[in-house]
Amino acid sequence: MSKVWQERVVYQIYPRSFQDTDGDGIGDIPGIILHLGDLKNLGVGILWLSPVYASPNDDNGYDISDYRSIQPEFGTMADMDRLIAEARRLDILLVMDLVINHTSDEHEWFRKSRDPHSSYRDYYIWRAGVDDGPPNNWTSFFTEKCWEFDPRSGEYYLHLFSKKQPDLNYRNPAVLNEIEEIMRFWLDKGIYGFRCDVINVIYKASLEDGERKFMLTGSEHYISRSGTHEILRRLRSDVLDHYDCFAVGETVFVTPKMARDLCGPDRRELDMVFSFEHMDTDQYFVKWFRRRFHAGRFGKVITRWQTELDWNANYLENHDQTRSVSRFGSDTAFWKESAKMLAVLLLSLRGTPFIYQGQEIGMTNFDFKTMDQIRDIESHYVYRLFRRLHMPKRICWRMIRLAGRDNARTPMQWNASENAGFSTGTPWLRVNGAAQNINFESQNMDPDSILHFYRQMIALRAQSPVLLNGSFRSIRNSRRLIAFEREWCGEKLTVLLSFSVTSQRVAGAGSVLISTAGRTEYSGVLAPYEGIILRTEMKT
Ligand code: TEU
Repeated sequence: MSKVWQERVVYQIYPRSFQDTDGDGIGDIPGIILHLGDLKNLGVGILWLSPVYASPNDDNGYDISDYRSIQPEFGTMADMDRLIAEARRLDILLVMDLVINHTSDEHEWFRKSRDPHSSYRDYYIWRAGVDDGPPNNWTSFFTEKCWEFDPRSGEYYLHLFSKKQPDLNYRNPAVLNEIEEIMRFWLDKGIYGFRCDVINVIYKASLEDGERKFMLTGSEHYISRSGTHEILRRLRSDVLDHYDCFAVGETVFVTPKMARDLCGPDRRELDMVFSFEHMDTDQYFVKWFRRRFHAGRFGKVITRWQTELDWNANYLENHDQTRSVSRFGSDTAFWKESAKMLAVLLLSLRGTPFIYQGQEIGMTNFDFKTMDQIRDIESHYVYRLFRRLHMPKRICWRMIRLAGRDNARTPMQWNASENAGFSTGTPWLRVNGAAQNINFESQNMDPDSILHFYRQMIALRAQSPVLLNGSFRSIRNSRRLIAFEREWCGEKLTVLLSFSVTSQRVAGAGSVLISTAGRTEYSGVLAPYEGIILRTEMKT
């Protein structure tokens, strides 16, 4: 018997960029409530909100200063309660982003921890320096050092992300108790679970020097270590087991084996995890060094995860990744065709599909021209680092343009009016110029739009036991084609996905269940970037 979080499609909202209703140029909770009907029409069953808690916004809300209050620019707790209630009335369940590897340095706990004699000192990882330098040689996710010296107490504190995101110390039981109370606070409000931010790095097994690496020296001491599993089992038994809810972990550098362990036998830890391996196939060891996308490499990784894990959290983009149609499809000649084909891929894989805001209308990477249009802290860290390494400005800009997280954070394109209907004020991040042609309003009226196709694909998945429960078997992964089968109780679906700008002959039999080219019969030739699902009755 499948669970609600397996049957439903999840839609991720990056609140800052979704819909502004008070003209301050920043999306807000009333703006989300305004569009709940549109999300219901899309077929969304679960809504994942990126953080809306109080935050100084060093990392756009992933630096939390109070887990129990709402960032004023997003609205009030009354707005949040209304969102939860309105969503439930439409049978849409709400999931919050649980960022517990670190807090903001403006969180009360951290402010108090700066006093060496405070009981909060041990909430974080404070250490004396070594030889007038940091306690070890670790480097941060944002490429800079990951220890910050605090002159007041003469010690350093650890931050795997920005210096305004100090890591919590999970060797201290008081920290876990605080986190459990925060989870209960939100579950008691009626949310349906959590997306757990970088959850597999929260336990640091050692603070010893790490093996020197280009990125993340020291990560062997904290990625998916046994202490993390103990914490997750505690959260499961102390909190999650007592509510109708689920937990999906964002787990960096996770392998299928680690993922199986992190979900644990019978899901005694997380219910599912986001992997990154398929997102690494178009880069050389780090995302800033792009590699030409190859559907065969991409399909082989997806196949491995589909076959080595019982259930996957499937995604093609989010607030940290660039737009999938620009990255894996074509945002020029075959924009509509490839966006629809990627919808077939996402929604026909075995697992829970996660759609990121704007993906349903084929939003593309930003059309920015200079670094002063960039807002993401990660991009600015990286740009400064590579400039210090004397890389030419145009090379550094190209890296940010092709891999920067702001690509996915430009305001939602609601219509072709000024600021794409996102705000009557000045948007916090420039609206993509593509909004004139790529927007919700124009597609909502066009039965051949990407938006309509997403609605069709989501509805198809919802009523297909094969897509919901079926097994997965790969047929082919090549530069031009990803093909696989889903099978359940005597029914077999064949999924053929072209990644080619030319037509191609691909064998396939059966009745057409759906085709991005509107085909009703399959003649054995796929159109450019066509996605098609064929249905064959199996001889029982
Ligand atoms: O991201 C974790 C993370 O590692 C990201 O930095 C991601 O790997 C990288 O951006 C890919 O380019 C989570 C959140 O999703 C991200 O928005 C936060 O910045 C980060 O944690 C810190 O909370």
